[in-house]
Amino acid sequence: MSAFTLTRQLPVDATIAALRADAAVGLTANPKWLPPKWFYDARGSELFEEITRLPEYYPTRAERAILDRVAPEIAAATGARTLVELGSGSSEKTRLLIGALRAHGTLAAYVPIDVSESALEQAGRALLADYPGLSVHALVADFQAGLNLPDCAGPRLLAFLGGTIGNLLPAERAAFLRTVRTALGPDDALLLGTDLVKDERVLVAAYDDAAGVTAEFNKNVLTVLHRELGAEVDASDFDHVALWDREQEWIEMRLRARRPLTVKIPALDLKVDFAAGEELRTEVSAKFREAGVRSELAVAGMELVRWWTDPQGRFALSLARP
Ligand code: AVJ
Repeated sequence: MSAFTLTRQLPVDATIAALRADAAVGLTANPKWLPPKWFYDARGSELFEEITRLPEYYPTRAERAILDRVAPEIAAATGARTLVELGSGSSEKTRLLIGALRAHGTLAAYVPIDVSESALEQAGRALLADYPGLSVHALVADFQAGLNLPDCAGPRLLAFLGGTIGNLLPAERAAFLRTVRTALGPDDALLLGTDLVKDERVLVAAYDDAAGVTAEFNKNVLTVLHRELGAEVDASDFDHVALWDREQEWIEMRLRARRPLTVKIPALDLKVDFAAGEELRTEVSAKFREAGVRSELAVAGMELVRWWTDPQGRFALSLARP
């Protein structure tokens, strides 16, 4: 009855080709930048899991508190037979949704989508063991490139949790929401997690923790550049920077060169010069307000039908429909 399948929609070597392309563009740009997806090799994913347990990093706990409270309501409102999850990672919070949809009696299949095959394997098999009768169809895919859902039973609930949508720049976000809209049928719904605008000190502390785990996570992208592209770079030559951009309402993480440096990247036949104090942007993590989420959804052809926050108003879950 229960089954596990894993389908690769990404060629095995696509990842490294994409890293090369991103590094070639971002490291020769002014200012320098890299997309945050390159944090997440095995070590980076482990560090992120550690971040979610830090006292300063509230989003994971806040989102879990909301899901804890409203998962049954989400199940009743959607009656989903298939749960699709984008950027599923360890699928840990998803269990609250799966449990509620199973209790509601509708859920037949779970479709986790992630770029990490190992995370999908692990999470998928664990879920299979815990929810007998559930079909798990894992997809290795980069959903920014488009959404190819297997033909699974509707109504479908597409979940994008954790506030990861904040990693997309405004234009990328608009394109992504259009892609989501296109993938949804009339009875389907989107469940979206967004971190909210709040006191600057709380935000900055969440991205610059006292134990230095986020600093290590940030510097891990240098390890990835070294391993995958041969970059001759020493993490100790850089400082971790987290700052709040109050105009854009996003957190930026950067790596700041402590001295003048030249980083050789043999795989790209490139030498990247850093002036002392020069910064490389490694992540944007946008924070949201209800009105902004509502209007971005509307522009993409979706309607915000439910908005839930944790008691302290730090994080929100949105339920949207075509
Ligand atoms: C996984 C993208 C939601 O932006 O808060 C955590 C990643 N970066 N600490 C976030 C992250 C630094 C996280 N997301």
